[in-house]
Amino acid sequence: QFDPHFAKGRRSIVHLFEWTWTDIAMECESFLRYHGYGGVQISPPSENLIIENRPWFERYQPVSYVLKTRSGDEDDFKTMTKRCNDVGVRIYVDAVINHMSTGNGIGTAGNEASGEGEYPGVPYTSGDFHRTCTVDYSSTDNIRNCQLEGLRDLNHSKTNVREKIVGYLNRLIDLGVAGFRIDAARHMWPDDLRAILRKVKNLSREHGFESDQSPLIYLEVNSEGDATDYADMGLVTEFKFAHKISNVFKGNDKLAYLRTWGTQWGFMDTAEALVFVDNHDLQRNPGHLSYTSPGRYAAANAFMLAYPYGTSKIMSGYRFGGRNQGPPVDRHGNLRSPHLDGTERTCGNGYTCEHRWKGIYSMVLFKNAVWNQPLTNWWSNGDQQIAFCRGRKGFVAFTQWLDLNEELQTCLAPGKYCDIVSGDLLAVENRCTGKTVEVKSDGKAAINLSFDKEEYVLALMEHVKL
Ligand code: LM2
Ligand code: CA
Repeated sequence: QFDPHFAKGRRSIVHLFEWTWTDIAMECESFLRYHGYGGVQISPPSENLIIENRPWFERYQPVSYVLKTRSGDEDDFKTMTKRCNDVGVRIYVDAVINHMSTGNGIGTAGNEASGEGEYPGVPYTSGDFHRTCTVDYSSTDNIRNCQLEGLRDLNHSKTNVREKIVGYLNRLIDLGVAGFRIDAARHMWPDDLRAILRKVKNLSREHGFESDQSPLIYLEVNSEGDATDYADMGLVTEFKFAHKISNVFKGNDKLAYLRTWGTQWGFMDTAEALVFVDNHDLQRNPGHLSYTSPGRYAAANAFMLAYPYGTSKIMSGYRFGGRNQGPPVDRHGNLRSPHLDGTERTCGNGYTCEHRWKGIYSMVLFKNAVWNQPLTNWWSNGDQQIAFCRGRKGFVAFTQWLDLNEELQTCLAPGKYCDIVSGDLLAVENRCTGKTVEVKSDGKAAINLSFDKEEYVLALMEHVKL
């Protein structure tokens, strides 16, 4: 439940929002495996209601558990898990099991949603749902029994409902997934969810997992929700982390305060927390830090990845105007590919590919490299500049609002290091394409960041050395 089953040395998840299964398979093989990513959260794979103008949120309105959406069908899905697992990248499914669709209509596999809760594609009938009521957030009963956003709310105390959901999750395990995000977990009764998860099988040995391994579960509970009701079932999304880190890196709070980042900020325990700077919902709130402020956004992700707290997830989406705007499609309505020419170097067609940004993937590799190393040598100027070490394996510095020009104590062996944020070490030529930092015999180094040039972060790693 708590183990993401990452391949050795990997530590982070990327959410490839509204990508096709074929494109995800290609991304596993051409990019993710080389840049330290451990797994992918995929968009909901279950048949969804077709909604006019095809907003992204139609995927949160299931019509059946048939694996057919704009991302692909069951064959594509199976090929994806195989190709990704083969290169050590796991697949986690966004499981929408609290509710079905609203209204009547047709799903992406041709099944109907009709009448008061008839879903022949599952099948579910009206008796499988809670009675109609609107969520009143002052009542826990209401939150769990009523219709979130007007979506027909499944009654998980019913045997039929439990069996159908268990069947869905188990089929995904047979197809090679390593875990699940439980959408809207806060809107389900913990005991019902527990009963369902208890019946979910162990990971498939046929897909290379060891025996007796249960899937990773991470539960979507927002900051107002009662995380402790769910924490025994798996990791829980720590929304406070996202709100605070966004606020700090928008420049509204001092970096110096990050010294106590973690439970002292009211977050859950590090071992229980699934953390992120934003997700597909938060990035649509205009006040929340996202890809639209690239420098600050990358810095926030860099801090998440440098600081020892939680299991990290990186958001990777597409550019949008209005909050409902659907993903990039061609003139037939098919999802477009972020892979412009099938090579690993390009990413486009409206996708933002945050996970491919240098300042982000370099820090994914940093987190892998400094894993389990203690945070030491915290330094700050008391205001908007900080630096710290992770054992003797890594050093990182941050600044905002002003330039950083300081001689700082690193914990690295003497030598010339290549800053992994601004450049790459070209081993053959023994040359750094970014900043070179010289660590002297006493471990001190001159660290320079220019705020005008949008330099927020500098990071050094033990082996990235001239
Ligand atoms: C989630 N986590 O717990 C997802 O992260 C979030 O994206 C989902 O909402 C939500 N739970 C339900 O799965 C999204 C979107 C909503 C949208 C729903 C259903 O944020 O705006 O609701 O998916 O598609 C939409 C309309 C809403 C309407 C509803 C029903 O925005 O106004 O309510 O459909 O037609 C009458
Ligand atoms: Ca519910």
